[in-house]
Amino acid sequence: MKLPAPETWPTELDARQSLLLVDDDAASVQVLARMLHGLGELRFALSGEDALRLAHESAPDLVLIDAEMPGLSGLEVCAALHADPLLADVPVIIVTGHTEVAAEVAGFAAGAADFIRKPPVAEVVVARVRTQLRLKALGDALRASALTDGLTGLSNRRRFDQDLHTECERARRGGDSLALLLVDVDHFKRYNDHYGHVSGDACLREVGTAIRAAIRRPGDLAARYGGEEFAVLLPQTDAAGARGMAQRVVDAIGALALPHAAAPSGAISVSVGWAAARPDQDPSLMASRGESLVEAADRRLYAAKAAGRGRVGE
Ligand code: GH3
Ligand code: MG
Ligand code: MG
Ligand code: MG
Ligand code: MG
Repeated sequence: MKLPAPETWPTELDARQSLLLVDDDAASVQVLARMLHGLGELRFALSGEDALRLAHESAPDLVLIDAEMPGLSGLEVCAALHADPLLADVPVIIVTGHTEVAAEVAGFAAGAADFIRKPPVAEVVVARVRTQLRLKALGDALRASALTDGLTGLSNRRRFDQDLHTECERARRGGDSLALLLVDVDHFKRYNDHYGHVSGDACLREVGTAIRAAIRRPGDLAARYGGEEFAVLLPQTDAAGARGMAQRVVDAIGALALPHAAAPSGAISVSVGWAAARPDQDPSLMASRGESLVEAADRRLYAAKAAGRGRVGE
């Protein structure tokens, strides 16, 4: 995994980080809230059950939770958060009056990040919370960078493969259609040869930005598939929708009117292949992790190249 540049590492606490404070005793929650004022957005829960519900709703950056509560205990909530893929990265600090080693060992086994002794001491609480928030922000930045293409800022191939798999499963479960586009910049080797790689990189950035702008729905995902190739994942989209989006992308790149003196048309263009499948009609296209859908789009991309480039493949 490539590390993000150190200057982008979070050094200041992010004011938008959110903390969930949980204790069955409201006065204890208030004490913690006063100590943590200004360290982030504070939310509160008075039971383990409410804490889990709030955590699912708001995905906090840190949970401070009382070990002993009627109903779900702090440890049980911690274990439940840890078992949920969407919340497994949320650090949990257990607040406890127990000082035995066994209690601490049980907490760490449940996935706790740290402990705070009751009664809490402000300086210690703030120091431990700051540490966990900083680690959480750094982890978030690393996770985001591992899934982002450094040149264009679009999702990278790893993220695209993950999302393709997820969307195939979702489409199979829901019976929805799923579509994707493969976008390949035409005569790009000649562009590099003519203008140099630095200009080539700038051109790829502009193409990536234009593809992202051409996408209409929030669920659609644009990615750099590799080299001068991009991919767009279009959930709940049928063949007609996919073909329409493919044409939109061809037109959007044409509208950029980026000069390409070494190409027959004199401007940067893209060829686009598309594929769409419905689980009931084309089960084989959606099998496994979606590779068949990519292959189908690739065939139309090849057809677009063969038919003269700068167009949607049929
Ligand atoms: P076609 O129209 O058939 O797609 O021709 P093409 O030249 O675009 O295709 P080819 O696969 O022969 O060449 C792709 C070129 O894309 C070669 C490579 O140098 C360039 N390329 C790939 N990744 C990058 C990149 O990150 N930056 C730059 N500047 N160029 C890249
Ligand atoms: Mg309690
Ligand atoms: Mg290519
Ligand atoms: Mg090629
Ligand atoms: Mg190309």
